[in-house]
Amino acid sequence: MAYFDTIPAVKYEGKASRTPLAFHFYDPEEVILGKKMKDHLNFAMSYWHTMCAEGVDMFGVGTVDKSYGQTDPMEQALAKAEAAFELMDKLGLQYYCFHDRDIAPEAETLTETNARLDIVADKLLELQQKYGKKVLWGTANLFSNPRYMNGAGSSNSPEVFAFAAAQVKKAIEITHKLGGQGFVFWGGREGYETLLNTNYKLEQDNIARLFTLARDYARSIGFTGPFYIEPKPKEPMKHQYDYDAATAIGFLRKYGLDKDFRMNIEANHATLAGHTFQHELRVSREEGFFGSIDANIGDMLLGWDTDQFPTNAYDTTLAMLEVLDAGGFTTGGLNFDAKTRRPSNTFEDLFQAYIAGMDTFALGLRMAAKIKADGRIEEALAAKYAGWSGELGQDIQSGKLGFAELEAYALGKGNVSTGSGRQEYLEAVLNDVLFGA
Ligand code: XUL
Ligand code: CO
Repeated sequence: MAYFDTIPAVKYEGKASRTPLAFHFYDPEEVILGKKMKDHLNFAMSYWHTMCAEGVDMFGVGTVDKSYGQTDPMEQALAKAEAAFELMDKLGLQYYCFHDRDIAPEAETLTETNARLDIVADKLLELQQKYGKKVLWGTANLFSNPRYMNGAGSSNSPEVFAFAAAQVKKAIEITHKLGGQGFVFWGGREGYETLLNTNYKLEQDNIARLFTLARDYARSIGFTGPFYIEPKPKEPMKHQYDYDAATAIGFLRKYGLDKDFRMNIEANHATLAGHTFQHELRVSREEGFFGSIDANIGDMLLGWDTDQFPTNAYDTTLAMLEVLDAGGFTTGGLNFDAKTRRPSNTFEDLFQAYIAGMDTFALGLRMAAKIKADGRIEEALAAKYAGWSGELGQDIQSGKLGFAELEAYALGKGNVSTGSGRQEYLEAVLNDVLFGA
């Protein structure tokens, strides 16, 4: 049975095309810098927004019906799985990402909930084989149920910690069974509203304990993929412990988790932290923690996580430059952690949103490759730091010169100056590459 009858399989038509339900920039098979576009981009569907979210906000009910013609929760979950693969197939998405609770509804007891998960996981495995799709990553929803209102790993209650551990254990098993390439920990409610009622140290230690137990268990059942931390500075909690990439990397190093964990960088989380998307990717890459991406964009005039489909080609260009400079994705990819606006309430809008997001990242990849071929930005960067390849620079870096020698050098010089940063020139070059010949 088809759930999206009116939507055709989406094809690449090229940049002159005016067809709405067609790719204008994303040509999956086209080779750029020695690799097919689809293998550079590893696009993934987010199960929660795409298959579950109906447009509910705090002022109103849903505007899209995602019951897939079913009323019984398990029948709905199974229909949803079929619909998910029809959507991925029509869009040519190779991967999907899910929370345990997206794929199967929670029941009264953990035993029953786990049994439900097993049923849907069997169905998903069957569909994966039929359609040739893969799991980019799985995760556990440790934030919706009221038991997690004070956090999961960071809960004040060891009973809740035990529940969280049990849930993560099962989510890892399901992810592994489905051949998932990674496992994500987004902070959920790991954070605080006020320090007046918060034992900061105990909470941090316990989050690390949950991660360590997860890592050890996963390795014991043969899951070899990376874990990812997905940093976010606020929302739902006023302060989230995984504030940004630098904070999360420091945490992982402190607790000895740096070998098994990487970053999953979300664009909207970066801007909530007061950083650019590119900044968070640069930090991850330079620190050796580049992993995966949640592809979306926020609205700079709003202070929350709007999770919009990414349609800003300037941003995706700079992001794809970082991806290329990181050597590309290995286990990671671009997961559209994005939802249509509440008034975009048809399934056609949903397909259109994916097409827009995929085309914008395809443009980003094309432009990033063009920037590399152009070479002017790289040249200017090399020229700015050229002194460090000279004798003085080399002697400082090798440790040959101490404070006394550096002082003698400075005294001998009297004064020194540095070259221009040439920011406006570089911004103009970027525009040249994006919009010029
Ligand atoms: C929340 C968010 C999550 C994670 C997975 O802001 O981004 O959906 O991606 O838990
Ligand atoms: Co996300």
